[in-house]
Amino acid sequence: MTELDLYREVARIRALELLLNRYISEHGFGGFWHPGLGQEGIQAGAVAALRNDDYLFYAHRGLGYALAKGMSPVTLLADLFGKTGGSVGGKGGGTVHFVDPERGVLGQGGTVGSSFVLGAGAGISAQMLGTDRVVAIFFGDGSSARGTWHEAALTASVWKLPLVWVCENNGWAISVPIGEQSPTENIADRAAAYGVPGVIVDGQDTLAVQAAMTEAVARARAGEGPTLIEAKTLRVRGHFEGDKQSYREDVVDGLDVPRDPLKLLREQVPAEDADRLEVEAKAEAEAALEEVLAMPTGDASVITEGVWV
Ligand SMILES: Cc1ncc(C[n+]2csc(CCOP(=O)(O)OP(=O)(O)O)c2C)c(N)n1
Ligand SMILES: [Mg+2]
Repeated sequence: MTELDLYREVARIRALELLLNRYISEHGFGGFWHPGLGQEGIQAGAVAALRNDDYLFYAHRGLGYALAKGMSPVTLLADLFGKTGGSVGGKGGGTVHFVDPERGVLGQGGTVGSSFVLGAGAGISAQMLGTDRVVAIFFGDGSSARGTWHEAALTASVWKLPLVWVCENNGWAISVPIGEQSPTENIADRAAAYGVPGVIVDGQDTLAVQAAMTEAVARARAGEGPTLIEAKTLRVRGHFEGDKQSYREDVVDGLDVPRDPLKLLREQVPAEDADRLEVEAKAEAEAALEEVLAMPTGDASVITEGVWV
């Protein structure tokens, strides 16, 4: 993807982030919105290296992953607000429930880290069916503590499953800092135990993320097995919007993003193009929200549809 295309994606995700921030501060929100402000470059950069038919297991921090994979902002916002136009027909609100099999978006469990095993399963299916599809699995530093990571990593590395794990290391798992949840400084250090590459990348640098992901995807597609990419970033906002963060001393004031991925990428594109793309992104987000707010809320009767136990 060119710098300009990437800029468009980061700007689109940022526009949704800012719009939701404003909407929630004015109207409140009946669920948990986990803002991804400042982490858009990882989401756009990594997804840019995927094909449309590659699988995506996203994480809970924002809508950027699925937006970059081609889902419409209308669908995503409708899912977020529990509206009928969402991909799951209004079945609950919040960021963790949307799917789009046509674009390989396979969802995420409400329990963080469940995507490790689901993602490995998708990798096994790609391998058994003889496709060259790759599976991208996003997760946070805190989620890497789940046992599911270790069992999936062991199997995936032995069986050379076509996976790329993308860790957004923002230094926090709700109120627990990374130093209290990981014995090693880098999550990527764990890759060595499974005999796979562990790559550390600057998560504010969208182009660097895209480059690392491109290499990892090529490796997976060639049958050489998984890669663990750790993108170093920071959590700009609270765990959820409204989190007072009394546990934290490095609280970022307002919406300023330190080492802003959008600004860093802007240096790579002509200013007039960047301005135009930002205007378009803002208009797209605002039109989507307006459309979604006018939709009916999903009826409680849908709750048992599409559920298998
Ligand atoms: C199995 C499980 N345990 C706990 C939770 C509650 N929980 C939701 S998000 C989160 C923190 C995750 O931290 P991290 O993976 O670093 O992601 P971040 O929120 O920083 O993006 C926790 C503990 C959960 N959803 N599932
Ligand atoms: Mg985290």
